[in-house]
Amino acid sequence: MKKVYTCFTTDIIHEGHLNIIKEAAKLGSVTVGALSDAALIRYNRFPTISIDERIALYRGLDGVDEVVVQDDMTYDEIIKTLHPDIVVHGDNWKEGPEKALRENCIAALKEFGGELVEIGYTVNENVAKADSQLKEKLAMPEYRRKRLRQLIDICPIVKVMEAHSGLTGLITEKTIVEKNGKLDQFDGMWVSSLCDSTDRGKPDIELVDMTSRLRTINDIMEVTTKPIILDGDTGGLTEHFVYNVRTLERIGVSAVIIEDKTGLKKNSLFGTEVVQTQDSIENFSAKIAAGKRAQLTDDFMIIARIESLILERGMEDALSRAFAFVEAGADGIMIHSRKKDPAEIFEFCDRFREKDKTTPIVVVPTSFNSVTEEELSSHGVNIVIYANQLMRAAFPAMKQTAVEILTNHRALEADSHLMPFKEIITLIDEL
Ligand code: SPV
Ligand code: MG
Repeated sequence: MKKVYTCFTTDIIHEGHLNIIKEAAKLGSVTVGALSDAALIRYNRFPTISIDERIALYRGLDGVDEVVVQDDMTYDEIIKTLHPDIVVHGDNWKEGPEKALRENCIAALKEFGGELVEIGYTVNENVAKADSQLKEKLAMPEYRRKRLRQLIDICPIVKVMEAHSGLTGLITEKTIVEKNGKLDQFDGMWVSSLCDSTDRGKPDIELVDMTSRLRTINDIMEVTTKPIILDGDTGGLTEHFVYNVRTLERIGVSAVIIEDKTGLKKNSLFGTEVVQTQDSIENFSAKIAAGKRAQLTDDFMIIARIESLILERGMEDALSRAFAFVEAGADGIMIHSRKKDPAEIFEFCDRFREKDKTTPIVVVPTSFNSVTEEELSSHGVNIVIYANQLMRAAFPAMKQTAVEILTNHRALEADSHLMPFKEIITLIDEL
């Protein structure tokens, strides 16, 4: 009896999967690999059921003899361990980012022995419907909201990209890269006050009100499934903040980050160049505690952002605020800096972690942008936010195009660096 292996990355079984099992069983005894959560979220959809539930689901299928966990998305380890005679896969991985996984599988089979059998991927209405139902499920508030906490548990560092519209949401949702045979993607979205304001041609001074911010969030939610962290500025009046916590939680936002400033808020990247007032520990702690009391689920997170380093109040001030805000109920701490060198961020994280091993730390490396995710993670950072890069990429491109068309009195010269609309709309799902 030949040993046949196939890896599944799905939470639901449709006829396409049953067909793979049926064909695999014709070739020998079938072992199904359940891809681990950590590998799955880098390359496929976020799981809606646990790895144990996925194992049980696959084990219950006719024709499956054994189920194992495949830890890595590449095939080397599992092929080295199991020595299957045959690996079975759908033929839908010949193009796109998954091509690298196919190449890796073929190379591993060459090294350890065994052959690859590819089976025509089932394309029909039922399969497409099952696929879109799973996506819709992930977009539901109860699934989206808890996903940030789940990601913090699964990932060494959660990677969050700025989104300020449906389109930037789609870019964050769908961009997948392949490097050294591995696939990667962003984990979540940051609805930045700076970019949300800039996109409306307004200054970042809490002028764009919550109703407008909620419209942006809704535009993003309409077309994505990944979790959302809202930049909640100062949180406003405590009496208003509690209502906003309820609203955000209800619509499925995962976290709000509020900063310990008061009065007319200016963007942190201005630092001490403009007048900015830090809130007292007592007031800000009371705001956090009120928000936590208003919250109804265990999923939602209120994260306290500390501006002491931005306002040059020193490390001791930043640390004492961090511990006080955690004491008041904050579910995470965002520490911000506008230094180019990440040294003060590292010092903060190391000293915070000496006393607090678990509260998630969030950083925004806009100024200290040479730092890598690995370095941040090694200092105990849990979430990295790329807070404004999509907006900063789009602005010069749009401006250059406007200048070129005005200069040449036609669009020909600009066209060579414009993406055809046909390509842009491949991002947009049709129902
Ligand atoms: C934002 O993106 O609006 C932020 C982060 O608050 S920063 O601009 O760095 O202050
Ligand atoms: Mg902001």
